[in-house]
Amino acid sequence: MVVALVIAALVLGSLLFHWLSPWWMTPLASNWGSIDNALIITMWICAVAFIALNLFMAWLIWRYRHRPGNRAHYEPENSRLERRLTFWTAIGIAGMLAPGLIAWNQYVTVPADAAVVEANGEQWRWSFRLPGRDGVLGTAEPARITSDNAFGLNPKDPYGRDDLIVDTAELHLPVNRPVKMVLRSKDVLHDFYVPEFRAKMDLVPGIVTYLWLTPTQTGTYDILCAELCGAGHHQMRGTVVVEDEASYRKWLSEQMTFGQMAAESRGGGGTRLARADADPSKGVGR
Ligand SMILES: [Cu+2]
Repeated sequence: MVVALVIAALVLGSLLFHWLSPWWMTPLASNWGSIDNALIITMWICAVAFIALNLFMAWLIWRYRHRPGNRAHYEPENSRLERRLTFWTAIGIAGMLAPGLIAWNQYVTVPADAAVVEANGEQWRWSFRLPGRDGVLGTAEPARITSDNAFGLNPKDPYGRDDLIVDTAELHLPVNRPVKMVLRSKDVLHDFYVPEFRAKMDLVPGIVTYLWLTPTQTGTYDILCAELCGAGHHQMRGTVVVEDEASYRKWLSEQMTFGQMAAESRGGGGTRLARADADPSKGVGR
């Protein structure tokens, strides 16, 4: 009897926690409504199963509690009941998997017109690289990483000369334009996550991973690392500013190219030239 009450209280407590909780999803700011739908459908199916099964169990415990003189039946098999259980379980599992598979198919299919932005993760900060006017990221490899070349770019690769290096944790993106984020890690596993975008993906040392999204709301959002990556994991934060085209172009024009940085570190006076070279109306601004 006590157990039945405890189970019923567990159901009630779970529902109250759900309704009274302040921890709801942040407002959606990208095209990934399909991910929200998959989550919400999964939550509803699990909620119905959780409530129905637990209340049923509490009722059984109360209804068939021990009373003097009662005797239990022995019924090892009931194929009709098992068929029904199998059928409804299959419906429930398929209902949870199908929306996720549809969302995943969209998630791994990057639109052909997506701009490319690279995010670099390291213990414990973010930095970014954009392809510059040619629209192509130059090749890079960890062995080339130095204090002057934080991304490990190949200085001989012409595609890399005009790459824009954003060595702060603030990235800007234009609203309503698809972007493919390619992800690299310098050290351990990290995970690029902007809760409002819903999209997230691990950064794996040695390989380049990716995700894509279309930001749909202007605003400033937190970039989080969603992979426990060491003692400073909690402070591995960045900012993404989603803004209109004009503000985005202005921000682009303020970024330094890899060629310009290399010239500066050689003590050359190429700053003005290289800045003019970073014409924001080309490349990433496509
Ligand atoms: Cu991290």
